[in-house]
Amino acid sequence: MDEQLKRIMEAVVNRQKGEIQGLVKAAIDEGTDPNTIVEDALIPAMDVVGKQFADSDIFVPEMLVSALTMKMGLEVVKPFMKGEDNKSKGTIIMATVKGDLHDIGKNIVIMMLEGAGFQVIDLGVDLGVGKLIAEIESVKPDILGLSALLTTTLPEMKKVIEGLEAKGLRDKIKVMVGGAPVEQSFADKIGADGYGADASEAVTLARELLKRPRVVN
Ligand code: B1M
Repeated sequence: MDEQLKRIMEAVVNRQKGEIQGLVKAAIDEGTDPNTIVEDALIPAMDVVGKQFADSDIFVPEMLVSALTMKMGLEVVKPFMKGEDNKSKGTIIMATVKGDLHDIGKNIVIMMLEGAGFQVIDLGVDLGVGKLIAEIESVKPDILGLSALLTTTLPEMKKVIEGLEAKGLRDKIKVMVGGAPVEQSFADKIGADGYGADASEAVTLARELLKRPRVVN
């Protein structure tokens, strides 16, 4: 692995908040592709952190500081991932489901969607069905994107889809789902329109979903 990417990865794993932004900035200044920084250093760093947590080598406070360090790195990368084209390709509401505070993956997906020209409304984390539906009724987006990282919060995705059905909104919006424990079979089972394994799949899927028919009013 490239030495600079290795240093960025280590900074996240070792919770070096004071150093991460300088390291990421230096890599960008030297011409490293921002997507490479995200995909080959920042994301793999969280896998290392996840393994350390699973092995009880670190605990929630340490995991949290690594997450903050990663977010600080993402802040530096974000402006370089914006698309040149200002015309919106479609509107997407994004959120993590009720009970789920893991927002790093969602934020990366948002960065990539924005870079691809979508207008994204980020509702943040821990969104219950009621609040999501109220926002959908008010904004009327093309797509709803739901993210979940915990096996315990996955059922919330199904509840949102059931909530849309109950309100007669299901035909008016496409629903895409993602997050580490989500799989295509789960997406099919709960009646989602699609599943993205990572941020670039999410962009491809969003483009494809916009081409599918939906009831507009
Ligand atoms: Co948590 N956590 N965590 N955690 N955490 C996991 C998920 C866990 C796997 C760790 C482990 O045990 N190895 C485990 C879940 C086990 C399970 O459910 N089976 C776990 C646990 C148990 C917990 C707590 C319960 C711990 C506790 O309190 N005892 C607790 C729960 C809090 C809650 O949500 N209610 C908790 C807390 C936290 C922190 C707050 C400390 C922190 C989150 C900080 C934050 O996000 N702001 C945290 C972290 C950092 C992790 C790990 C280490 C890293 C997650 C991450 O950011 N990954 C994680 C272990 C791991 O994943 N290796 C772990 C990097 C990120 C880029 O990947 O989110 O998968 P990901 O996103 C990808 C794709 O999934 C996809 O694209 C992204 C980019 O490629 N994607 C989508 C995501 N959303 C998408 C949506 C789409 C399409 C694609 O369309 C809409």
